[in-house]
Amino acid sequence: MPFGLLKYGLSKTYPARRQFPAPTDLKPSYDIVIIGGGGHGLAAAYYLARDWGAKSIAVLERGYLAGGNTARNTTIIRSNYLTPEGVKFYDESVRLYQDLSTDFDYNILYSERGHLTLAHTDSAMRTMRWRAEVNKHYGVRSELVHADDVARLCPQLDMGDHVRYPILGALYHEPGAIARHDAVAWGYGVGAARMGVEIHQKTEVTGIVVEDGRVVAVETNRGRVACGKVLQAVAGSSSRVAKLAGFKLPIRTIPLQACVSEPLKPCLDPIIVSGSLHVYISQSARGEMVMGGSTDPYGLYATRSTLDFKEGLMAHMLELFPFLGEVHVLRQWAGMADMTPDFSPVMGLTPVRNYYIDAGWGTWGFKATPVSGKRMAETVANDNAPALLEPFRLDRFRTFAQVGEKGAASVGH
Ligand code: FAD
Ligand code: PYC
Repeated sequence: MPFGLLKYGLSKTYPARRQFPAPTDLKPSYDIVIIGGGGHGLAAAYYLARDWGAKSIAVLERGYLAGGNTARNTTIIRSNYLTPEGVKFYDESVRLYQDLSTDFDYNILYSERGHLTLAHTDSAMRTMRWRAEVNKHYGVRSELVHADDVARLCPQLDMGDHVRYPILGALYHEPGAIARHDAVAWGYGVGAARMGVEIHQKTEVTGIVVEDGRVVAVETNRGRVACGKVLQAVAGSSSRVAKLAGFKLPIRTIPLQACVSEPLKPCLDPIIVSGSLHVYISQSARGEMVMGGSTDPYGLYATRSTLDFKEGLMAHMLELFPFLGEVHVLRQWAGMADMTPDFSPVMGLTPVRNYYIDAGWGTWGFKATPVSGKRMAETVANDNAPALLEPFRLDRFRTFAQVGEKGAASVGH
């Protein structure tokens, strides 16, 4: 055994550098409390401290850091959405992602792969052309490609016409990427902690104290904490936490499942999505095939995963990639997706003064972590949402101004 390793292992003062400061007591009050220590809450804390000079911030996380949907997602990053509002918003996020490792000096293993959304019917080809044209109009690199290009970009696909849904073409989005999900959250968390943000794990918010229409404190399992402002970033628990603050969200919570295979040598470069077959796949830096499908068809606040999901997913996956028939599935899991009626997020002010919301991230919020963090920080700091977030305001459902992204949110729902 190398001497250095032996010395390291036997050392009483363990030489590993602590990523986060040791846990402390909760203070009786903070200027800003962020509920939820997932990627979004941590990113908002980071930008509040870095860009807006906020000094007194606590992130309260009921479980462990980034153990919610941030830990459970399949890390697809892209901006090939359908609406102008969606394209502009996700494009800003992709640009932030491209520099993120350098920005907070933490390698997030960002890997640009290209993203192919397969079209198996003439009407799907029309939709892909539509998305490509909107994307190009806003400077996003997407184009409609035909079957021979798809075969060239992904030789592993079964391009035969003997299958139920032959591949006619695809929306090709060159900047489509994947990254290491926990590194994204840890990068933001470590960066925020270095700037003095307190991160409290195992700290559940159980009540929100509102006086004269304004939030003044949160109740937690560790006592009451007074605060000037609160940002709610709790993904699959959005409706439940908003209810504590006394308002309703147009959100239903349903499971989304995924799984990974045993690691294989690198053999699949692009990310492949088929809405018609309800499947998607990419290969991680570790070599695992990361696979998922559409949401489960029932409301549930639980993260159980099912044999039914795996069977259905694999039946369709094998139509695209027969070679996967030899590959073992290693793990499967589920997350809780908070779905809005228009498949777009909810960001900005709420009916409670100084209480801000970042929710409705359904099956699409990992890619938005940098932009939502940056722009929600701006919203909290200025008590006003910037123009980029304006289309996603909560009251759009009252004024019939929805941002319909159903066709582009991820696989079919
Ligand atoms: P989370 O990471 O869930 O963080 C919220 C935190 O709030 C949790 O840690 C939770 O414990 C905490 N919390 C809840 N209630 C309380 C409380 N009362 N007090 C204190 N803390 C509380 N998106 C993509 O863009 N690309 C993908 O490929 C993709 N794949 C996905 C695959 C699956 C299987 C799933 C489930 C989701 C996927 N998503 C994807 C969506 C993405 O994971 C989420 O939108 C995103 O992670 C949301 O981040 P968040 O920080 O808001 O939520
Ligand atoms: O948003 O691209 C996406 C996605 C893929 C799978 C789940 N979400």
